[in-house]
Amino acid sequence: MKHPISLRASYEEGSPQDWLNSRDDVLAVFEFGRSPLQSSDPRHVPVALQQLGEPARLEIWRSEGPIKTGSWDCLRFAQGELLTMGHIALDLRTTGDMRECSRQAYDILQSYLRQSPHRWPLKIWNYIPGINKGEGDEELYRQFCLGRAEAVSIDPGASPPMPAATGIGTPVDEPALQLYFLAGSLPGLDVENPRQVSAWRYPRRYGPKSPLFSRATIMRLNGSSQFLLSGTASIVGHQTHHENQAANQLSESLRNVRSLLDEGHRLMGDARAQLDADGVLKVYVRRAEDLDAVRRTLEAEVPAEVPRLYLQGDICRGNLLTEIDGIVNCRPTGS
Ligand code: 3EB
Repeated sequence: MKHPISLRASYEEGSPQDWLNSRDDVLAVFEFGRSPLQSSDPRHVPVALQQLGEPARLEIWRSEGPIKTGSWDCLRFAQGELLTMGHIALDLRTTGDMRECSRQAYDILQSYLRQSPHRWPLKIWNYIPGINKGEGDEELYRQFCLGRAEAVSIDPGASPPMPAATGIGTPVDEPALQLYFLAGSLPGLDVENPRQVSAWRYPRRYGPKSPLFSRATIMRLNGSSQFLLSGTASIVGHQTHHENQAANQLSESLRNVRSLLDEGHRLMGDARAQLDADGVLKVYVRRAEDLDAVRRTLEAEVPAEVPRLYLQGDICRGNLLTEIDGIVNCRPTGS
């Protein structure tokens, strides 16, 4: 028997209102190029990253219903049978500096999860205004990592389950720090990349507090497995490769993605993630002028049936030009 995929993610045309009104299994509607402060329904998540290329798409998440919506402090959520999507947007003009906003956002996230039936975060997306602004340890990305580490009291040395994550920069004049997540009733299976140093072991030179995330998590639910890929860049070991070469950075990122999928297969044994028409890939590109080179590279290396979306976003290291994340479905390998 074929088990249904527990999270169906896709890129679709249409208006957010139509998607929200027309079906009862919609967990989230992501709308790009909009401030997160302009959300209308808890399932509606505006994201302050412009889409590159045509036509305009929404990202739709569907999951087994009924879907219950609500709010917790400033967090808004949509809770299905198996999975919860939640999001937080904090206004940096009124809440405090980046470190304080990040700490508060993660405090709220954790207090929400503690009382939710879906208390395990599987993946967290962080969209950070002006991520590369500031020198040295004052850089906003590092300040964001500091606030997150202050709120999240987990000791990576004890190998706790850690969510996968994406951390991407939104425009410097965007007022809101945004975080959205997928959570379930069981922790994911963490996957690290043999080609990369784990993020929580990054050396001091990348900032006073290492980022806390796993390279990917596998969620096993209802007999099906899905791979949630963290933001994956052209980093080998802990070092940036192919500085100033967007296309080569994308190839290296794809090598990292394949290495993660292989590692996941080794861990699962009986299933393997497959880049196919049922998954989604998001490609973040720092400079719009690199879109053509990045797109050509992706088209040469990833089958055309795999849905992809290009977004203009800054990457957390000033020398990175592109990054990929995605949701990939797994198939039984029959062994
Ligand atoms: C990297 O591999 C790129 O701070 O949550 C990727 C995914 C990155 C998540 C985060 C940062 C984060 O280090 C940066």
